[in-house]
Amino acid sequence: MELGEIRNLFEEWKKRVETSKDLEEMRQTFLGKKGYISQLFREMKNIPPERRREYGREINLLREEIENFIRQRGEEIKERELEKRLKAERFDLSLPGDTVLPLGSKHPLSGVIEEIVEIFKQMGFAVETGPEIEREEYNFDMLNIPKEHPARDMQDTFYVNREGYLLRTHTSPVQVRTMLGRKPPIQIIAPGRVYRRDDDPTHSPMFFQVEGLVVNRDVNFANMMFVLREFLRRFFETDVPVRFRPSYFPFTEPSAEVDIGCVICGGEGCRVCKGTGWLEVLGAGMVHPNVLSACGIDPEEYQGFAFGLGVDRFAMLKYGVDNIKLFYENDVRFLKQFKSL
Ligand code: 2NM
Repeated sequence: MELGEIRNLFEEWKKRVETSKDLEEMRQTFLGKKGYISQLFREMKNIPPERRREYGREINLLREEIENFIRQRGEEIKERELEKRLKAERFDLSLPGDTVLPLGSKHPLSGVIEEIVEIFKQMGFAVETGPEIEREEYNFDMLNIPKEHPARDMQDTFYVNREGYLLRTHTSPVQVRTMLGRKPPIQIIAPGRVYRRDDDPTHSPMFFQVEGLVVNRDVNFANMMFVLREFLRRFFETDVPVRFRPSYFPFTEPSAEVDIGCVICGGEGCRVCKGTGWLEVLGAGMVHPNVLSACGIDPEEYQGFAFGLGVDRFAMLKYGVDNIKLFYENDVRFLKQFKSL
C-alpha cells in the first residue's frame, strides 16, 4: 500500500475511534509489528535510492502524527470513561443502612459508679479525680502509712519502673491532693480505678473504689454516721440495718468498719455473709491529725471524716453476683443481662 492510502485510512480511523479498545486496535493496525507503518518501511527497498530519504521522512512524519493522535485521543477517552464510571458507581451516602446495628449496654460497674456518685452529689459532695500512676508520698507517706507498713510490700503494691512511683492502691491520694490544693470546707468523693496485687474469686488486681472526704470546722463522728447511713439507705432503696464496728486504719482515728444486714438472706445467715447475717461494705473514720497536718490543714482548727468503698462489692450485692471476675471478663452473655439498667 502507498503512503497516501495509509494516510487516507488514518483519516477514516480518526473519525471512528470511540473507546480505549478501538484505540488499541488502531495502534496495532498502524504502529504494530505488522502494522501499516512497518509495512511502509519494508517497502523502502522498492523505492529508488534518490527518493528514499524523502520517503523515510514522510513515513516518520505520518507515524508521529498517528502517535500524537493516539496519545491525545487516549487522554480524552480515559477522562470520559472515568467520568462515566464515576457516574455509574455513584453512591448515595444519605441512604439509610440496610442492617440494624446491635446495641450494647452499660457495664454494671459503670451503672453502679454513676448511682453512687449521683447520691453523693445530691448530698452536697463534689467529684474529684487524680492520676492512677501516683507518687509514693501521696499514696502512703502523707496518709500516715509508715515505711515498714505491709501494704507497701512488693507483694501488695504494683511499683512502676520509676523511683518513687506506683499504681495507686486506693483513691486517697486524690483527697491528699485536694487538701493540698485548697482550704476547707472540703466535701468531695473520688471515684476511680485502683490496683493491688490480689487475684482470687473476690479480688481483682484492678478494681473500682469510691472514697469520700469531708473537712470543716466542727465535723464529728456522728456526722459521718449520718452521711453513711443515709447513703446506704438511698443506694439499697430500703432501711437496711447498719452497724459500726471499731477498726483500725493508719489514716483515721478513730476508725470503723460499716456493716449492713445481709441483703441476700435478710440477716438469717447464708453463704455470702458466712452465717453472720452481716456484710462489711465500708471503711471509715475521722481523718488522723497527722494526715491533716501533712496536707497543710491545722488539726486544731479543722476536723474531717473519710470513708472508702469497693464498687465491685456493691455491684455484687446489688445484683447477686458471686464472682468478681465476671465484671472484668466482658462475656456478653453476662453483660447482656444488665441491658435494662
Ligand atoms: C477508707 C477508710 C477510711 C480515707 C482517708 C482519707 C484521707 F485522705 F482523708 F485521709 N481518704 N480516704 C479512708 C478512711 C478510706 O477506705 C476503706
